[in-house]
Amino acid sequence: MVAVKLQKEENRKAFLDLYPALAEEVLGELRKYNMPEDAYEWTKENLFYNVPGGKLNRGLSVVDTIRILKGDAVTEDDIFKASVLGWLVEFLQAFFLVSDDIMDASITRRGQPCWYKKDGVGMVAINDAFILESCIYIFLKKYFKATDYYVELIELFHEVTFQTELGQLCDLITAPEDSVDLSKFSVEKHKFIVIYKTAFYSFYLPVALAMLMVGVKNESAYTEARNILIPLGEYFQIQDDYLDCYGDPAFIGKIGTDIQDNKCSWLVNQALAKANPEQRKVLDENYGQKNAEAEAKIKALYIELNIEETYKAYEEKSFQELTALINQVDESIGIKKAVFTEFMDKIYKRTK
Ligand code: DMA
Ligand code: MG
Ligand code: MG
Ligand code: MG
Repeated sequence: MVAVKLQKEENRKAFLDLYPALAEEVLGELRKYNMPEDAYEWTKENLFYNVPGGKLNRGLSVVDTIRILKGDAVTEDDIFKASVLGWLVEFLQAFFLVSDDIMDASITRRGQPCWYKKDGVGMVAINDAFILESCIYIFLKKYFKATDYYVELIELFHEVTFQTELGQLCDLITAPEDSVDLSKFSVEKHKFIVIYKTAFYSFYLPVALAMLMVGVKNESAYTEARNILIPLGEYFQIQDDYLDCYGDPAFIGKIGTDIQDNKCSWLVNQALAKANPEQRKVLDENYGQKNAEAEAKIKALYIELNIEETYKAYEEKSFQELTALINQVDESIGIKKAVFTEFMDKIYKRTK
């Protein structure tokens, strides 16, 4: 047990150690274009402020999956390539987070001010997000152009990016700033939003990248992986919704904004299902209002409705269901149960 933990720490450190060299490669591109010094320094800060510093669950999952799929046959080159792909998932994540924080009017991220909130950055952050996305394709070309799965990698990143953007679109238009209409919310709507905005890029993408790398060609293996990873991602985003309200900002590194932002969060959907007409009135009048008093009234109502207990029960039930789903995996088609249990271990009962 201790040895496994140590090994994990070591893998994490090796992964992290690769990042400065990757950032330097991007900066090398800027040198090639003779970028003015201020733009060079700006991008350097963008790269170091926004890409590392997270939990790295997504990036490390590519490496973990390669180790599991290849077993003892794994090579140094496999680990390097999987680490690069892992960092590309982190670049994609950085691109989404920088823009998500602007759209959600968030304040902090990973224990520091959101990038757009920094003095002198503001809406330049929109273009900085685009630059972070472009880095993905610079690295794919550099390290994977010679492989026979290069086109598949590009297509996968494009497809998953599009899916995430569609999820963000639904998340945003279901939560208009100026007109609160809770009748637009539903459990089904929530499910759609979270699968698209989170599950594809956070869960399916890292595993599918590793599967492409090891040469899994069988379409049904990808379908099987998706059938488990999408519900796993749904569970993860429900945890995110829970932590937005109940997590400790000092620990999770971000201040929750879902109530004031009128978000179709899992919590409000549970409250809507349980509320009597009087409680519904409190929800209608206070949800999505941009002030702390209204937010406090919603939080008080959540206590009255035992929403935290509802969440704990969901978490337990979800774990049972996901475990059962993983146990049914047919390992003969090119995937392994351990890929999913590894992911589950990273997120079950997480507090950040
Ligand atoms: C996360 O949604 C989705 C993406 C694509 C970043 P969110 O706004 O709930 O995320 P967070 O709570 O981290 O701001
Ligand atoms: Mg957000
Ligand atoms: Mg958001
Ligand atoms: Mg959130």
